[in-house]
Amino acid sequence: MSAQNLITGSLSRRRFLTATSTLAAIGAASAILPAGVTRAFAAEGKKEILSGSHWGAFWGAVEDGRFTGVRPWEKDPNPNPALPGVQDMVYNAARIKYPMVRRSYLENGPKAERDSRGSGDFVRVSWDQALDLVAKEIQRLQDEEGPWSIYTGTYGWRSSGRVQNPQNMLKKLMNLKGGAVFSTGDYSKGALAGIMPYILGQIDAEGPQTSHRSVMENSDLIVFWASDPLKDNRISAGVPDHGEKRWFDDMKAKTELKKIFINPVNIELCKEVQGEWLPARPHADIPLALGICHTLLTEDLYDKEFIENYTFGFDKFADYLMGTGWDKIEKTAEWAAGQCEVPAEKIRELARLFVSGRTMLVSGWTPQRQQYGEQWPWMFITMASMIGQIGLPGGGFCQRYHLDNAGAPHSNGPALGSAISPGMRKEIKAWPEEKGHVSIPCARIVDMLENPGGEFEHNGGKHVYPDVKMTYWVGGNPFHHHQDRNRMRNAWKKFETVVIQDYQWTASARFADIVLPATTACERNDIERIGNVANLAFIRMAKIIDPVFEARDDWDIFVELAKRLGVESEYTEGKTPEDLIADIYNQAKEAAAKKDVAMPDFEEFWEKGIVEFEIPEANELRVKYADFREDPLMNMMPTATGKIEIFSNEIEKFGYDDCPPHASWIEPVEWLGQKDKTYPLHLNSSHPDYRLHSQLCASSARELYAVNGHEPCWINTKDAADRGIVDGDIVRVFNGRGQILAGAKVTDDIRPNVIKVQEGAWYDPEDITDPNTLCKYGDPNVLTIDIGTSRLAQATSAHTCMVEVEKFTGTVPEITVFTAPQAAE
Ligand SMILES: Nc1nc2c(c(=O)[nH]1)N[C@H]1C(S)=C(S)[C@@H](COP(=O)(O)OP(=O)(O)OC[C@H]3O[C@@H](n4cnc5c(=O)[nH]c(N)nc54)[C@H](O)[C@@H]3O)O[C@H]1N2
Ligand SMILES: Nc1nc2c(c(=O)[nH]1)N[C@H]1C(S)=C(S)[C@@H](COP(=O)(O)OP(=O)(O)OC[C@H]3O[C@@H](n4cnc5c(=O)[nH]c(N)nc54)[C@H](O)[C@@H]3O)O[C@H]1N2
Ligand SMILES: [Mo]
Repeated sequence: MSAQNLITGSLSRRRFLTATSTLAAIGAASAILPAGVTRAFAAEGKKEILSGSHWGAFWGAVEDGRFTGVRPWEKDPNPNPALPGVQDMVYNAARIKYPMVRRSYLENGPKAERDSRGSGDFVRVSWDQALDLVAKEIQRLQDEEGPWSIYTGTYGWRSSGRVQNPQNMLKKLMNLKGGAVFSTGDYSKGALAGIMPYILGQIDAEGPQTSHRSVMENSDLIVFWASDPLKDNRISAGVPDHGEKRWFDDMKAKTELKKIFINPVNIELCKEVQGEWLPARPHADIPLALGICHTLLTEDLYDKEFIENYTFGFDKFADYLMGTGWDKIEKTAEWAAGQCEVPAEKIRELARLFVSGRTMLVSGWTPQRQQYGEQWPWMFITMASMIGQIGLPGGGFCQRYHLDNAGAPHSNGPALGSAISPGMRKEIKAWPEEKGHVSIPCARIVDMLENPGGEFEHNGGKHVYPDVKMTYWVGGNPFHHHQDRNRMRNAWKKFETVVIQDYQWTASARFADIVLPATTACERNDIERIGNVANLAFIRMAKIIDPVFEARDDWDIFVELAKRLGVESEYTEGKTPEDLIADIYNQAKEAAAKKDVAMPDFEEFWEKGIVEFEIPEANELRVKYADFREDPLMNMMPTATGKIEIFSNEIEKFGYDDCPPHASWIEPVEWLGQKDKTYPLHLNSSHPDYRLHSQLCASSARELYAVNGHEPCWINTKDAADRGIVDGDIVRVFNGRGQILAGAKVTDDIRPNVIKVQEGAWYDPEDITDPNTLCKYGDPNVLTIDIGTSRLAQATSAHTCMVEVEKFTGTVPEITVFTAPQAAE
C-alpha cells in the first residue's frame, strides 16, 4: 500500500493511529502531515463528503467504500446538470483499469510498426513492466538523441486542483532529465493572446472584468458577440461558483436594458433574457464591425476625444475604412451587408444605437478561433475605441464574461498558489537551435510531425521544427482537441513511442503504445478555490474513495519514473501532495492574516472541507481600465506608445501579409461567402453544453443531449427539408477531409447554411486502415482544417470549416468508443 493510501485512504482514525510505525518507515515527510489530512474519509458505512470539480462543488456519497452518488453543494445557485457524470466516470466502461501496452510495441519496442495503433490490440502488463518501458525509452532518447527528441506539449484541461497538476509534474521530471520540447499558447484564445500584447500591452481576456453590477446600473445596451456566458460558465478550470445566474436573472428583470446577440445560433441565454437575435453569417464579424465603424466615421458619431487622447494610429485605420487603405475597398454598410448578410440599414442602426447610450460590448472567442483570428480582437477593440466608453461604468468591452463568472465581485480571501512548477531545464546536453526550437505553438503539432527540420514563423521569429521521436501526454486529449483527424492520424505515426496517461479510454489512449491508468480527482486529495474571480471559498477536494482497479495518482506514477531515472529526491523535494496542499493553504493563511482576514488552521479547514470568505461592498463596482481613462499618462497602457494601438508599428515591421498592422478583413479559405459551393454549410464546432470538451462524453450525462445515440448535429429546418432530413435521423456530415455520423436536431434556433456539432465528441473510427474512415459517433475535428491563424500567433483555425450533410441510409455501425478495448476489460 502506498504512503498516501495509508495516510488518507480507507483506514479509520483508530487504524491510522495503529499504523504509525509503518508511517515512520515510509519517511519523515509523511509523518509530519497535519492530523486533519490524516482523517479517513472513505471509511465504512454511508457518508457524504464535500469536494469540488470542474462542474461544481458537490457532496459525494460513499457506501461501503464505493462512490454511489453526487449532490450539488447547497450554496451552488445553478448546479450543472452534467454533474452526476463525475461519479459515473469512476466506474464507467471506458475507465482504464490496468497498464496496457500495444502488442506490437511490447514485442518490438520503438521500432514496431505503427499502423495498428488504434486497433485496440493491447496486452495487459504489470505496473513495473510499464514503468520500466517508459523510463527506459526516456533515458535512451536522452542519451542517444537529446531532449529535442521528446515532445511533451501535453496540452489539456486535466482535472481541477491546485496541487495535482500532471502537466507540470511531467515537465518537471523532463526538465530534471535534460528537457524536452514543450508547447506554447493554447487552443482557447491563442490568436487573441498573440495579438493583444500589441494592442493593449496585455492579454486582457483574463482575470476580473467590469463587474456585473456596474453593467446593471449603467448600461443601456449589452451586445453578446459570439459569447455564451450561460453555457460556458457551467464549468471552470477551478470550481465554478455559478454566481452568473444572478446576473442573468437581473438582466431578464431589467427590460429597459437592451440585449443583442450576434451569433449563428439562437442561444439559451438570448431566449432567457428576451434578447434580440442577430443571426449574422459566421466568420463575417469583421465586415459587420467595419460597416459599423464606417457609419460611425462618416456620420461623425465616433468619439474623437477618446481617439485622440487614448489611441494610436487611427488615421491609417480611417483610410482603410474609406477605401484608401491597403485593399482599396470602402467599408460602407452596403459593402458589409454583402459579406455578413445583415441589411445595410440595420448596420447603420446598430452604429447609431451603440453611441446613443452606455454600451457594453461583450465578445467570446470563436471569431479568433478561425483563420486570421488575430484580427477579431483588434477589430473589436478598435470599434470600442471609436464608441469611446472604455473605462466608464458599464461601458467599453469585455472578452471574458463567459468564463469564471468574471464580472463577479471578489471576496476578501487571499490568493491560493499552485504547488508544482515545471522548474528550469537542467542542461545535460547543449541544445543547438538547428536541432529545433525548444517549444512549438501547441496547435502546430501536426506541422511539426510532418516537417522535422522545417522552418516555421511565429510572432516575428523564425524557428526550426524538432525531429521528435516520442510523446508523453497527460491531462489532455489530442485525438479530440486537434483538427483534421485523418491528417493527424497519419502524422502521428512519426512518433516511435506514444505514452498516454489518463483515466479513460479516449481516442488518444487508443492511439498510444503505452497506456498508464491514472486516478480521477475523486480518488486523491487536492485543494481548490470556488470561483476563480469571486474567490468565494477554498474547498477541500477530498479523496472520496480509494483508487479503483489498478489506477494510480499522476504524482505516484511520476515518482516511480523519477526513481527509475535517478532523480527522485529532486523530483519530490521530500514532499507528498498532502504536504503541498497544507503548504499552499498555510501560505494563503499568512497572506490573509496580513489583510486582517482570519482563516482556520489547516486541520480545521480540512475537517470541515471549506473556508468561505466575505465580499466587500466596494468590490461590486469594478470598472476595467477606469484608471487608464482617468489618467492616461500616469496609468498608460503597457504598449510601445502607452496608448491603445489601433495601428502597430511593431507588427508592420514583421511584414506579414496574413496579419496586417491594423484590424483588417481578409477572406478565410473556407466560409459562406466563398464561390465554391461543393460544401455549402458552415460547421460551428463550439463548446459543448453538458461536457467539458471530451470530459464526461463517456458518462451517463450523454443522455442529456445525444440524438439517437450520436452526437447531435443542429441543422436549420430549411436545410434539413432540402435534404430530406427529419429530426432524429442519423446523418453523414462530410467534406474533403473526412466524414462523421451524427444525430440530426432540426431547429430554427440555428441560422440557415450553418450546422453545429460540438467539439469534444469522442472519435470513433470505423476502420483504422482506411485513411478517410467514418467516425461512428460524431467528432467534428474529423472535418476541421489544420492551419495556423497567421504567422503571428499560429493558433488553431478550427472554426474555418465548410461541410455537406446528407441523410445516412446505410447500416448504422455500432458505436464502440465508450467501452474499453477488449483486452483491457
Ligand atoms: N473543433 C474544435 N476543436 C476544439 C475547440 C473548438 O472550439 N472547436 N476548442 C479547443 C479548446 S478551446 C480547447 S481548451 C481544447 C480542449 O482540449 P483538451 O483539454 O485536450 O480536452 P479535455 O477533454 O478536457 O481533455 C482532458 C483529458 O485529460 C484527462 N484527465 C482529466 N483529469 C486527469 C488527471 O487528473 N490525470 C490525467 N492523467 N488525465 C486527466 C481527461 O480524461 C481527458 O482525456 O479543445 C480545442 N479543440
Ligand atoms: N459548458 C462548457 N463550457 C466551457 C467549455 C466547455 O467545454 N463546455 N470550455 C471552456 C473553454 S476551454 C473555452 S476556451 C471557452 C470557449 O469560449 P468560446 O470560444 O467563446 O465559446 P463557444 O461556446 O465555443 O462559442 C461562443 C459562441 O460563438 C458562437 N459562434 C461560433 N462561430 C461564430 C462566428 O463566426 N461569429 C459569431 N458572431 N458567433 C459565432 C457559437 O455559436 C457560440 O454561441 O469555453 C469554456 N467553457
Ligand atoms: Mo479552451
